[in-house]
Amino acid sequence: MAKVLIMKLKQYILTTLLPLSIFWVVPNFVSADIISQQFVAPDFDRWMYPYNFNPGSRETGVTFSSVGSGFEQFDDRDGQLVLGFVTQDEIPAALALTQYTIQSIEVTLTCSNADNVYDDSVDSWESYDIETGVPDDDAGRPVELYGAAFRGGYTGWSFGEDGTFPVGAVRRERNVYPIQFIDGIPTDVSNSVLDEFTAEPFAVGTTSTVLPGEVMPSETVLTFSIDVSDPEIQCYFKKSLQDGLMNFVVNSLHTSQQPGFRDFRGIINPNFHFKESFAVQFGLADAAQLSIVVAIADGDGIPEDLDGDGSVGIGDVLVVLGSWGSCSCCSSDLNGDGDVNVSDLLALIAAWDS
Ligand SMILES: [Ca+2]
Ligand SMILES: [Ca+2]
Ligand SMILES: [Ca+2]
Ligand SMILES: [Ca+2]
Repeated sequence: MAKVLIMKLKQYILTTLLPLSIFWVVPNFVSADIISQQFVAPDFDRWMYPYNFNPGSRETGVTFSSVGSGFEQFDDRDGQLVLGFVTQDEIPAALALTQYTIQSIEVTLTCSNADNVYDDSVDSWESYDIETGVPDDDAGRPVELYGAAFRGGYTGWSFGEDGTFPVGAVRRERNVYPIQFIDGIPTDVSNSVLDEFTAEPFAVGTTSTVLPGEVMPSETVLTFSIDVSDPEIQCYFKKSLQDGLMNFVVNSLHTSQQPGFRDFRGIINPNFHFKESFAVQFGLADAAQLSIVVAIADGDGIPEDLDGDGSVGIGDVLVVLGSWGSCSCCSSDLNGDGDVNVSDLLALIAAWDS
């Protein structure tokens, strides 16, 4: 029965509506509020490292890698930071995903140590693996920001400042991990060198204080401007706003060394202030900050009225067919499973205005 209906709809579209395709796109003038919000400190900021015994109360966190350290049982990205900003008090949570349009997201972090070499671009995985013989083609290593995903039954809310790492966890076991989207799947990038791929962060930390290749003074502020035009990233943060909490993981693949101390090889690792830092408490430095601009559309509409003409009809079928296939946070993905397919078409038909 449904198959026949869909075939008839397709036939109608091809024979009647296609010639009128100039009228396909009905402008959808949904009124929207723009919220521009700055969060001056995270609710949760922690150092993610297997042997960190005082998770949320640490003053600073250092990022580094295990590659070539002799401790290869641990994730390549061994020392990582987790940041969580509760957004629900300033930006309404629990709305439909399609009501959020994120216009910009920026995160800043302040270095608590000096003399890290500034690199404003991603380095290839080969340049971290000494066995490849591929040199780093620009001085320094970038500091990278990713989305966060959770294991061990945790969410961003339950992990908070004191969820367990767990202590001693080895590769692919940490309860919070950095993600990029590969074929639409949120994928742990903690072992990108071992797994032989160059991870694509949501953003790389940049500064105008020094030029790439120069050393950064203490209290240098790194800014991570997130590419919200990427549909997967946009979708990730829509879901975060819906949840009321925005999580980030920050890491780097700097060769490991005791935090803040330069060793005989001249190695130093980037170290960052948390909100518990003495310098932050006394107003000498800032904790991580988040700036976000988001448009919130009215939620009075009918979810199945995809073209916004006030009713559910053939125009909405065209929107579904036009976004057929894998589609992150698409309004036409009516059952929210990440795919626009026959299930969504059936959901639309079920809401058809007779
Ligand atoms: Ca903290
Ligand atoms: Ca480099
Ligand atoms: Ca409609
Ligand atoms: Ca679907």
